Amino acid sequence: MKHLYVFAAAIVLSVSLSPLQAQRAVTTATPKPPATPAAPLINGYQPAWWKEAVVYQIYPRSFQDSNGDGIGDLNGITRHLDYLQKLGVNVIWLSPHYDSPNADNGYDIRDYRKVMREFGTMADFDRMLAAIKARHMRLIIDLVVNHTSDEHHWFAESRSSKDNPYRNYYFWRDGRPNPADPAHPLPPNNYPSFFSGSAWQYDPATQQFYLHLFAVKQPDLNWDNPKVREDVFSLMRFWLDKGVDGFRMDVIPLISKQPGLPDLSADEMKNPPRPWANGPHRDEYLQEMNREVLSKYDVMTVGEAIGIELGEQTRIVNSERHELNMIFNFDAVRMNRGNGYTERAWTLPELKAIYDGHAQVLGKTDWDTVFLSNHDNPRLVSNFGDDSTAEFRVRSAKLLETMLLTLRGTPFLYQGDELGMTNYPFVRLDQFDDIEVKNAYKEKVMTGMMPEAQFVAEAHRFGRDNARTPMQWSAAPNAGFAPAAAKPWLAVNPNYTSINAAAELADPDSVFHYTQRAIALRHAHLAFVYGDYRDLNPTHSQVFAYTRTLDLPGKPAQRFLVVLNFGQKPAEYTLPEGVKARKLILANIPGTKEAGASTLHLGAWEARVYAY
Ligand code: TEU
Ligand code: CA
Repeated sequence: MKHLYVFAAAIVLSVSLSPLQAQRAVTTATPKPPATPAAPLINGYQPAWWKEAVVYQIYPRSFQDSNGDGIGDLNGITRHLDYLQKLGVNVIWLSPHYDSPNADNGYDIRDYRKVMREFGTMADFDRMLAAIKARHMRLIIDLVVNHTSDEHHWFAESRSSKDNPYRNYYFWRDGRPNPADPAHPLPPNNYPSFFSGSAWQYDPATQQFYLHLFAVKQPDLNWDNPKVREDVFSLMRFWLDKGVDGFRMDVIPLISKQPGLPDLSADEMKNPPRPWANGPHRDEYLQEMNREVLSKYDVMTVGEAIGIELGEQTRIVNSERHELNMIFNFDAVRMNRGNGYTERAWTLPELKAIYDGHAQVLGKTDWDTVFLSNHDNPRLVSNFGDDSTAEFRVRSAKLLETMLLTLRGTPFLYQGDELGMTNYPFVRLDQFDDIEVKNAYKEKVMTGMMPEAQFVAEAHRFGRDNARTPMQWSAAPNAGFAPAAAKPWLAVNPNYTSINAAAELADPDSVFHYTQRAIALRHAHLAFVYGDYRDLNPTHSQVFAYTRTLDLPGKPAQRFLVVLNFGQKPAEYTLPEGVKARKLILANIPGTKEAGASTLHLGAWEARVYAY
């Protein structure tokens, strides 16, 4: 039924639409389809398009600059939709595209109903959305509503006086007395900001502090005020009525704060997101949002769930509770990090234990995501693979894509990872743009806590700008991201002359073409979506081997075996009883079939998928 629905929408939209036609088509898209008898369960799961999707995240600032100002834009995205369609992804998640002063690259929103000037106009957005739908793809947008920009008119009103009707849209508190300097009160509590320093900013106009868990220019909204919730629900409807297919929700568990905002205990101080993510009204507000807005549309929702552990995850994503479809849990993506940007040694059994744990805890009414990169983390291949040589880079990038696309949960790929793009060779502070890095520098290096060289090395390893350098489209100047005469807002990685989309499209063995095959494989077999997952050997320190199986009544059984050799060292891997590598269907090293074998000989970073 849902497929029919998509198909009907596609007939309405022909590929060459006049702008007016396009607009009309968009504004009528995505009402919730009339109540139809629920589709039969598949292996106990309620089927849904968002469970079967492969999502691709676009960071618009860095995707394609179409007008030469050095900043990626919406027309740039529209230009590359054929590329994405060719890759095979079918949902796009767009990082914030709203009007913003860009203290945090759009995660500080000034006007939720306007497109960021640098990214284009609403007409550009409508054209992009129509072109996405014309290709049978869908669009989810970023919903950033834990905070706004301090330039949002709600905040301008709020800070103007203590009795302004918008005062209570944010958290305003008196400071604590400062015996050492009575003229300068201390912050109301000990909350640290994610972006260094206190989470409180003193505002001289009304002599109170406001709360900002992120930058000073990102004041936190007070969700305990029903007016705030109403206003947020209304802006959500605005975009849904335009035809967007859902939301990725920024730091969504932080919307419910701890009553009275008490100091964090010494223990909580070690992991502030945890208490912040578990305010008493979190689920109630999400349920209200679901009731008032989400349930009325056929949408996909994914919450960025900082601070949420597996136990709480099952609560938020349990479909019977009517909150969100799925969340990003940080277990895997942050497994190799200590505090800040410090490295933590990780082992393969630890990674397996994370995925195995999810498989055990999340039931048939829950749904999961799979991702290991985004705009806040290093490049996939540099972070979890091996970018030390060209050969290992390509091999390990393919291995990681194999894993992401065959594990259980909806996979989220980040732009450029399909090319095996790498971290940027940062050597100096002034090469960074990110507010997180700049603020941390002030707090750590300028106070003498950390030598500059160490700081730069750590930010090079884990800084967010690694993932934000421009897309490498070709070997042309500026990597084809922007016209030759333009100056990209963030430097292009110098390796673009060899790592770029044009080169990879011309090479059948490229990471791009491999990823395309892996995506096609996932789309072709529901076993990768709804099938059972079994880790064949949780303690093996180098090989990750698992099966995905789906036995549907009256249909031939779908049985797949995935074998991944994590590392440069070759491995000999003996399959357990009952699992035979029958037929090789995907491999990142050509010519190593070993079909029918019970012991496999794996080369460096080798990945294989068999039918068994
Ligand atoms: O990220 C919040 C978050 O959880 C972190 O990953 C964040 O990037 C950083 O590590 C905190 O130290 C979301 C967005 O994805 C991020 O880009 C924004 O900067 C942030 O929220 C604020 O909106
Ligand atoms: Ca531009």
